[in-house]
Amino acid sequence: ATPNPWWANAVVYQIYPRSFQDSNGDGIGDLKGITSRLDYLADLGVDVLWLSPVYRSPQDDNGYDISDYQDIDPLFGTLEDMDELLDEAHKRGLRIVMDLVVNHTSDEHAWFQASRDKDDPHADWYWWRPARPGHEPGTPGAEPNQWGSYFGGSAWEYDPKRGEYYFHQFSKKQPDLNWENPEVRKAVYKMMNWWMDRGIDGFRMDVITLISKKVDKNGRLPGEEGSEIADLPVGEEGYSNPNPFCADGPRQDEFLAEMRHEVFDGREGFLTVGEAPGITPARNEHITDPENGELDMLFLFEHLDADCEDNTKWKPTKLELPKLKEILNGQQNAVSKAGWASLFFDNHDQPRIVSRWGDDSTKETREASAKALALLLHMHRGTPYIYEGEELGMTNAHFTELDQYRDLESLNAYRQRVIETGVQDSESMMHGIAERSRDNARTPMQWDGSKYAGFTAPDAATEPWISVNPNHVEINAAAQCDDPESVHAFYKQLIDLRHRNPVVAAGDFRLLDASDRQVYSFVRALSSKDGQVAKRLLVMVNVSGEIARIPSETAALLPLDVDESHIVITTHDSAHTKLSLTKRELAPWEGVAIEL
Ligand code: TEU
Ligand code: CA
Repeated sequence: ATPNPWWANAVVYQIYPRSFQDSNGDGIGDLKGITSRLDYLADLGVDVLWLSPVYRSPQDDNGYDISDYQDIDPLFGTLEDMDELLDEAHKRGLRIVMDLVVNHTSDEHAWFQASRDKDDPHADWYWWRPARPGHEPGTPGAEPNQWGSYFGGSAWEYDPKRGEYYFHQFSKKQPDLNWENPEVRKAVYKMMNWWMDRGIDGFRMDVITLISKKVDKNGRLPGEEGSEIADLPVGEEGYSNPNPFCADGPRQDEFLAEMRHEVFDGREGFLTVGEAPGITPARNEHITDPENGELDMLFLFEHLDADCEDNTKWKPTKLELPKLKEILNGQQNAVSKAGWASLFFDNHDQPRIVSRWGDDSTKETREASAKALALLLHMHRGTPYIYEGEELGMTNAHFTELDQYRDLESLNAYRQRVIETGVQDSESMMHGIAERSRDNARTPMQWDGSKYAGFTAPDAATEPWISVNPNHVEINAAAQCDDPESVHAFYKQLIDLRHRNPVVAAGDFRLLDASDRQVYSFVRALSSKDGQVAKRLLVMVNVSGEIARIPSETAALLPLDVDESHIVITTHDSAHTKLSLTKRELAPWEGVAIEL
């Protein structure tokens, strides 16, 4: 296989520009704000910044609905501001990866507006289907099929100008592009090259594994009249889920290999990471094996889809630790010979992990569980992703009123599930939204304890677009940057460890005591050239709020008397951990890696 690429021991930091730093007092984060925080990011030690979209957009889905790929939305600044950010980042050794959203465009994109005319060359750039009165999507016997949108309602929207329906997996302002059309693919690659030539360092690719749709040999969609593929049965809200037909479709590998060839061949020092709903660990291995020339890595979601009832995001349940071990172990094993893994718990779509799987109820348990979960994630094999504020132990919003939320996914879901169909009652839905709304990750970054947490000036003309979490007075960067015991300091240690310890970056992974319900433990081993095991790390994390016995398989590997010199990193102080290990136990939320 190819020698270890530069990103094999890199750490990526995700910025949600809208919530990161406002520089002009309009209550919305912007590019100049990011540039003003580059020293903080360089000091943290991360290698790559991934920016969520800042292109021109109606902001229906906070920028994931793009109306001009080659311009910056005035909300965030200008192309010159982008060039300045790139320049200032590169001066600090930071690379910048942009968010590529090409499964769909905004309905306000020129391509879609042109496509509304059947005689225009763009007519076949989207998924259009004729309408027959009385067969509207969402009604029994609907045409072309009963698909529902991720954001509620039908996935088919009627356009009066063209007199047909167009397909949108997400909001009706996000029509899916037709990747079967080579003109679409050519236009996408042209735009990608324009950005790479401008000096960006790669892309995070939004739902890139949904671009190939499963059609029959005559191009007919499932459930469509005459199609060889039947539609799936409708779910509780009266629609079927398009995911089985759009995730990892028949031409997935062909499109990704073509993109690699058309955009990245001949370039170096770049990173491509695909957001991959519906992808299994085995398919991850294929897509990320460099021999297949597709993507460097993917985001898999099995672990973040597991803690809910009957696959419904709005019915959160507690994730049992053995289940998490089984999923992450499967992902690690799949890429033990070839291919690569991304490591993430947080992003702009997910609730914050310290509230989800940790305990944010007190300062002590919040800090301890944030560190324990960080150690657990960062000591796996792969490339870790830190989401803005995760390094501070920022928590969920804990909103109590519907009007505090901004995210169309949550608001549409409430309207559809409580008001329109009644499949969930208001109280349980408000609980589900409080636990799982994407807005939990989108409250402003907490820089200091001032009125708006330093996200925008205390005397700003406009309130932030979404409420600042009141707990910013105690959870903020200013309070942590000089505190060696802080969550922030612990993330710096983890990042530094990945940079300088080859076992962390490249060692293989072996899970221990898979059935233990409190302790997550594994071994990372690096063999020397001649196959001798050179160095081993034993990682043990008590992912619970109670004292835990160290389980037998793990305990068997412990030296009789653990010396502090064995301890590579610990969430507590070394003396405490030495005592814990000697007693073959771990304190609540205690995590440690020792050298064997
Ligand atoms: O997310 C796609 C996606 O799968 C998420 O919508 C996820 O399924 C859901 O939020 C979790 O319940 C990407 C972007 O990350 C997201 O912000 C966009 O809304 C979406 O695509 C459409 O572009
Ligand atoms: Ca601003």
